[in-house]
Amino acid sequence: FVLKLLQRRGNAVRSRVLSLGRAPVVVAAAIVHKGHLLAQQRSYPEHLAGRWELPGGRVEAGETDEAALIRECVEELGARVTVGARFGPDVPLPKGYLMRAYAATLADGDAVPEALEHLAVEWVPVERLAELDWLDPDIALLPELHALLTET
Ligand code: 9L3
Ligand code: MG
Repeated sequence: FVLKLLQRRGNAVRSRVLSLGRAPVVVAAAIVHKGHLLAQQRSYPEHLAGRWELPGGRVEAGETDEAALIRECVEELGARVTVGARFGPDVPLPKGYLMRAYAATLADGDAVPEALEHLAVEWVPVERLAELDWLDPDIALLPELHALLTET
């Protein structure tokens, strides 16, 4: 038992050490369902409230990008996603963070994502993609999001 505990602590320390010197990452999910992209409207902080973004958030120490995306989507939308291919550039964020985007689908296609931490959730067709007031980092992904919605 004690050995197990030490091993677990060792793993936690190791992942912390391995993440040192690497830019901290914010992951974002482009959830596509029936040709529509899920966009959510931020409720905080005040200067971002009302603007739209892909779901996601910070990758925690020892967490994979995929696990972070699944966790964030459950927290924000109450729905589990299946994470697909990474796409687009790593977008620089304030405080040295990098935002990294992945294609995703709903693990349960009948699930109805809800705005648990946001003002609203919308399924956006490709024709309306450019109409939303996206966050600056998400604007950098618009060409790839457009491609993602038209290629399938
Ligand atoms: N951010 C920008 N676009 C996104 C996401 C998921 C996040 N699609 C930025 C907004 C915040 C920071 O990353 O400044 C951390 O995100 P969160 O943890 O507040 O969701
Ligand atoms: Mg978030």
